[in-house]
Amino acid sequence: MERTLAIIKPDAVKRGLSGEILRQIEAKSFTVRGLKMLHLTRGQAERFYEVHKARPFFDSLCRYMSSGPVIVALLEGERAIERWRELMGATDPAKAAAGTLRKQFGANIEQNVVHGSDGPETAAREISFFFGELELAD
Ligand code: FUP
Repeated sequence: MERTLAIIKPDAVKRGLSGEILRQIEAKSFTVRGLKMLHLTRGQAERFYEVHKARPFFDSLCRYMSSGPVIVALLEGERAIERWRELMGATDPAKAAAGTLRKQFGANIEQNVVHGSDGPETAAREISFFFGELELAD
C-alpha cells in the first residue's frame, strides 16, 4: 500500500466540483485516509511550491493557490502515487488524456483543478506538510 497527497484546487472548490472529484477518486479504489478544507496563506502556498521558486509561473501559481479554500486528501492504495497522477492527467488540460480530471474540468495550465505528489519523497513531505498524526484514520 502506498500513500499520496491530493489537493482539490481553489477553482474546483469554487465551481462546486469537490464532490464529483472525490467520487471519481473513490470509484478508482483509493481509500481516503485524511480529508480537510483549508485556505492557504500566500506564505504557506510559497512554502508548499518552493521547488518551483525560480520558475516564471511561481508568483501567479502561489497567488492562485491562496485565492480560496482548497481540499486536501491523503489517498492510499496500490501504486497510489502513479495511479493518482494518471487520474489527474497531464499538467496542461489541453494535453491531458480523455477521462482524466484535468481534461474533464481543467481551465488552463494554472487552473488545472487538482494536485498530486510526483514521487515517494515528495508524497512524504507533502503529507506531513498538511496532516498530523491525529488527523489520519486507521
Ligand atoms: P504537476 O505535477 O502536473 O502538477 O505539474 P508541475 O509540478 O510541473 O507544476 C505544478 C503546478 O504549477 C501546476 F499544477 C500548475 C503550475 N504551472 C503553471 O502555472 N505553468 C506552467 O507552465 C507549469 C506549471
